[in-house]
This record gives sequence, structure tokens and C-alpha cells, in this order.
Amino acid sequence: MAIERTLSIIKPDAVAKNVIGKIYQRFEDAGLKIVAAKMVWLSEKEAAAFYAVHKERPFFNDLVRFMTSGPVMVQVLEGENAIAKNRELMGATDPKKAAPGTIRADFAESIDANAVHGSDGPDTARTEIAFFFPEMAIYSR
Ligand code: RTP
Ligand code: MG
Repeated sequence: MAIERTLSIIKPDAVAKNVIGKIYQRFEDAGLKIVAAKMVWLSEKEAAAFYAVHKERPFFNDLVRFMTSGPVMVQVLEGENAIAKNRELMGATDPKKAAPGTIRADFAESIDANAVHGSDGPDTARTEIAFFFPEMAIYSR
């Protein structure tokens, strides 16, 4: 299976809850390596650009407001099948529908404050990683 990279964001709700470490533990236990990381407080402009694919959706303004409500932790995860593996660890978008033991089932409050973001495919992974990290800031081992 191919080694992939994916972009992960621990959203403002989970950062405020002080569970960055618990979420990182799940990535590592699943065999995903954190090969780049930084804490950032997104501006409205940055959050809108990051989620531009959703700009026509009814929840777009709420999403931007939420993503700018506090600092987020952004990381690149690397490993076999990293994109799908991270989505599996995250669980469904709506925490009420997320499988038991997933990050969203355990740490998310609502479909808006849902603890984590993860790239949904190889193309979005590439553009989302480049949005936050130049290649030289990613330390593959
Ligand atoms: P993400 O992009 O954050 O990893 O989440 P996702 O793929 O599971 O969900 P997506 O469809 O890409 O939606 C992005 C984020 O928008 C919020 N959302 N709200 N109220 C709603 O119906 C609704 N639908 C989506 C969620 O916070 C979701 O994570
Ligand atoms: Mg998405």
C-alpha cells in the first residue's frame, strides 16, 4: 500500500478542551507519523480560502465563524493509506452518527464543533498541505 500524506486540523473546540495530546495519541497508535505541525489562529480570509469548496453551502458562514473562534492545531500525517485511515479515526461529520471510539464520537459536541478536519482525497490533501506548509517544513522520516 502507498505511503500517503494528509492534512489534519484539530479544531478550536478540541484545542479549547485540551485534548490535543489525546488526539495525537490516536494518530500515533494507528501508525500515522506527525511530520509537520503548528498552532495557528486563522483569519476570516484564511478560513474562507481553506474551505472555499463549501462557499455556496448554507453552513459556510457558520463554518468560517467557528474555525476563527480560537487557535487550531494543524498537522501533516504520513503513513500507509493515511488519508482514509485518518478519516476512519475521525468518524462521521456529525458526532451523533460517528462510530463509537472515533475522535468525533469521543470529543466532538455538534456537527459544527466537530473536533477535527481531515483531507478527503489525494488532490485535496496536496492542496491543503501546501496551504499551510512549504515542502521544506515537512520532515518525513
Ligand atoms: P472536514 O472537512 O472539516 O474534515 O469535515 P467533513 O469532510 O467530515 O465534512 P464536510 O462535508 O467537508 O464539511 C466541512 C465542515 O462543515 C461543517 N458542516 N456543517 N450544518 C451542516 O450541515 C454542516 N455540514 C458540514 C462541519 O463542521 C464539517 O466538518
Ligand atoms: Mg471535508
